[in-house]
Amino acid sequence: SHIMKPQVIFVLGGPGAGKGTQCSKIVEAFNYTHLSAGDLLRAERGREGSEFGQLIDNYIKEGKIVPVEITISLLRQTMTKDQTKNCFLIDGFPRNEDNLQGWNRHMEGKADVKFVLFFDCSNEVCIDRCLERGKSSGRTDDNRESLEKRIQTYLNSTRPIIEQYQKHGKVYTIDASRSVDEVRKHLKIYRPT
Ligand code: UP5
Ligand code: MG
Repeated sequence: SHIMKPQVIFVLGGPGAGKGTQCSKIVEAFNYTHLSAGDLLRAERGREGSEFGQLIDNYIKEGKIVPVEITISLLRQTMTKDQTKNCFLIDGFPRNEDNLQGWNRHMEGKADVKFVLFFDCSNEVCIDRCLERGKSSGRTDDNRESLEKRIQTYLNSTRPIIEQYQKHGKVYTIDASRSVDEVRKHLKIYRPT
């Protein structure tokens, strides 16, 4: 019999671009499993007995990218938990060269990356959305100081990763500055075949 490798879409874009919001909607409409690398790291930070809690806490506040071995182990644990799940939206990863190399080391040949879904949004809109959310989110990085660092990390480290995929014609760009509903409507064209 023929077992298909896990199919993966990487979802990238600036902080607050709407990756998480839209991934939840794609999951509702299609048979995808949403894995937010940031959510997995925040859960690990809060897990009693985690040896990485303090490190993750510091990295998130500073808007820095956690060493890939930690992130990849959380992603892999979740991806292999339910063998009936075969299509994954991996949200907020890979964010830099270390992430990409770690993914290739562990996953090359074991999963197919179909394309990158890129949520394109100005820094101003990104910052405004996160500051607005910060009024109630409790996220330690939804403040102006952390946001400036998150934006810098995004521009310096994550954009080059998106550009690498762009060179191979593997990026679908979405104008993420529009309303939630407008963005969702345009995402319908990405129905998996
Ligand atoms: N909102 C959403 N869409 C909107 C729209 N179209 N119009 C108006 N408002 C909209 O949305 C953000 C806010 O905007 C919400 O209030 C929403 O209602 C509103 P959300 O969908 O949460 O956006 P998202 O792009 O998911 O923003 P998020 O803050 O999650 O993005 P980040 O990429 O910055 O955060 P993430 O959780 O991925 O990572 C956080 C940190 O973890 C990183 O900075 C890093 O330190 C660490 N990290 C790693 O080290 N490695 C990883 O692999 C991943 C994370
Ligand atoms: Mg998110």
